[in-house]
Amino acid sequence: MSKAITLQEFIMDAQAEFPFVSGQLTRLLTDIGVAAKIVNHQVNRAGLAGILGESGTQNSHEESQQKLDVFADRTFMRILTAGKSVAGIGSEEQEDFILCGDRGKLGKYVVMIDPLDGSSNIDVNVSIGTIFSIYRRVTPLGAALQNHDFLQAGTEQIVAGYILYGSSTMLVYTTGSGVNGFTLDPAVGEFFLSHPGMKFPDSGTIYSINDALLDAAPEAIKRFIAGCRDTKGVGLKGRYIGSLVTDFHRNLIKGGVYLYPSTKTNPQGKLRLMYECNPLAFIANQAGGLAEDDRGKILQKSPTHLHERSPFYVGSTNMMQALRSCWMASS
Ligand code: AHM
Ligand code: MG
Repeated sequence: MSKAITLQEFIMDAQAEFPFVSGQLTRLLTDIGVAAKIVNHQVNRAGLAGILGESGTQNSHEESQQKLDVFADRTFMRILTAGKSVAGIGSEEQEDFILCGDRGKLGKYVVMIDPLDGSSNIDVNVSIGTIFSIYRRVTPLGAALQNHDFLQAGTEQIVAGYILYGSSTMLVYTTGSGVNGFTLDPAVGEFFLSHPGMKFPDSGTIYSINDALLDAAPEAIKRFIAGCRDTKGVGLKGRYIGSLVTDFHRNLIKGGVYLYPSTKTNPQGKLRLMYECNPLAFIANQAGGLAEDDRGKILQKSPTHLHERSPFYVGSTNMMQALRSCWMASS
């Protein structure tokens, strides 16, 4: 039987293999693993701790924050800020970006994070997640961090990942050379490599969309979903949890496509480009899948503000290609 590889060992080995990966990045990834364990602990005991329910405050999108949202945000902020490798953080839960240390003069990296995604599922004990991505700072070390350090295109991500608080807790991430998944063993408090080299099956059979949005979605999306429903015995399945990390993770393993469309009232959809779409698009590409908005590739988009939203379609290549045909047929 081969020896189980811990997340820490995996990160250290990767550093040895890639000389350009600095000790700072290794520490940062390790810190994310530590924060994930703390949040996981709180997620698992949420009902007991009396922490369920709304916190009474609102985040920058004027959505009421759940207590666990606030806890997760504070935990990641505290740990990442203390780690010295992060110059600044953009969080879905914070109006403005956070500068670490002396106005972000030190630290090589910028982190974008959705500390607890799928918050409508917290109170009903359904899987939720954390999504993160890491960029190199643009402003030279020693200078105060600027807006453009945060507003980088998704192509500039050097790491992206998510933590899924599900029936087991997983951390999945890419540094641009494939996607690897680690499962937390709660007995020993360690993440172990459980899903090396994750790949989207080329042929997906699952489509995930909030059906209530369909009437207001673009013609291409209506056409695509009509095609999914008209399976002619192929046996496609509609599955939508309403927790992006969970829907994405299931589709990555089983093969499928997730769609959050633009609508007449929300032409930019709902999901946030920097915290949700870009990291998952990077992971999808590294896992052999595709990620697009209404016009094409997600990762090339130049963000104009921190909390920008974007339509988002991501998944197995065969389904994404079928979706592309629908855009062409509807144009
Ligand atoms: P959140 O970051 O406020 O939790 O919102 C993002 C979530 C995604 O996890 C999920 O896929 C989507 O919103 C569900 O939205 P809807 O309820 O409109 O289908
Ligand atoms: Mg979210």
